[in-house]
Amino acid sequence: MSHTKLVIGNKNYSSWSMRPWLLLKAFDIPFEEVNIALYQDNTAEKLGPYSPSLKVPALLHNEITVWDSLAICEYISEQLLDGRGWPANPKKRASARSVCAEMHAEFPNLKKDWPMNCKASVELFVSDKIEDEIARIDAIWSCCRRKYGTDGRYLFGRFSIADAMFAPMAICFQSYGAKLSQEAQAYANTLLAHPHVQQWIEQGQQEEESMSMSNVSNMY
Ligand SMILES: N[C@@H](CCC(=O)N[C@@H](CS)C(=O)NCC(=O)O)C(=O)O
Repeated sequence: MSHTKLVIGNKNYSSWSMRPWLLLKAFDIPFEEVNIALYQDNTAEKLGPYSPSLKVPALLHNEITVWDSLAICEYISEQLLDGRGWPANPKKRASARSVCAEMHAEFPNLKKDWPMNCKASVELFVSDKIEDEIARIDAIWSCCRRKYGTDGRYLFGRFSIADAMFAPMAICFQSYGAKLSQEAQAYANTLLAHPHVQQWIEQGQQEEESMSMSNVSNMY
């Protein structure tokens, strides 16, 4: 019988952990969750047996280890979802892969200055660089919804890896008061209303650890 173990960090802060966790939950895939508090004296020792990068998330599936959020989402789709993590249509799938890669690789200022914190509710300063990055995410959300999402409520219609990759941004935007277009805000509201996004936020808000901004910026 197959065994799936997902190693994650603090739910309040670890946006990279949230992405594959949400994908597994959204598709109702049973898994064991291993929670490791980050930036503690023994964190590296605890992560060592699971994660070659000493970062979270890491996925252990039978004898196979996969690390790094996007690689894990790809693996989950391929091995546990018969490819259903991505849109079936090749054109949609190409765009879904592109926006996921962009989320993974880009937005350095949002990652540094607007890190996920499920407990936060405060208007943050919007620098020009942050404004540009928010505008790009707004454009991705609005464009995907309009062009590819008309047969459902998510970026490409039904829930996909793309929604899991962007869900933490919806939390950040809500926490820090980002001003979005109507279309992008409607999509952010859909993500925030997802039962497993709600579950993640609630569990994150119950955690007691609190981190310094420099650590939190590293975690995004
Ligand atoms: N590119 C990696 C980033 C993983 C990452 O930075 N994880 C953070 C937590 S969200 C972490 O483990 N930080 C611990 C550290 O840097 O020591 C991914 O997509 O999974």
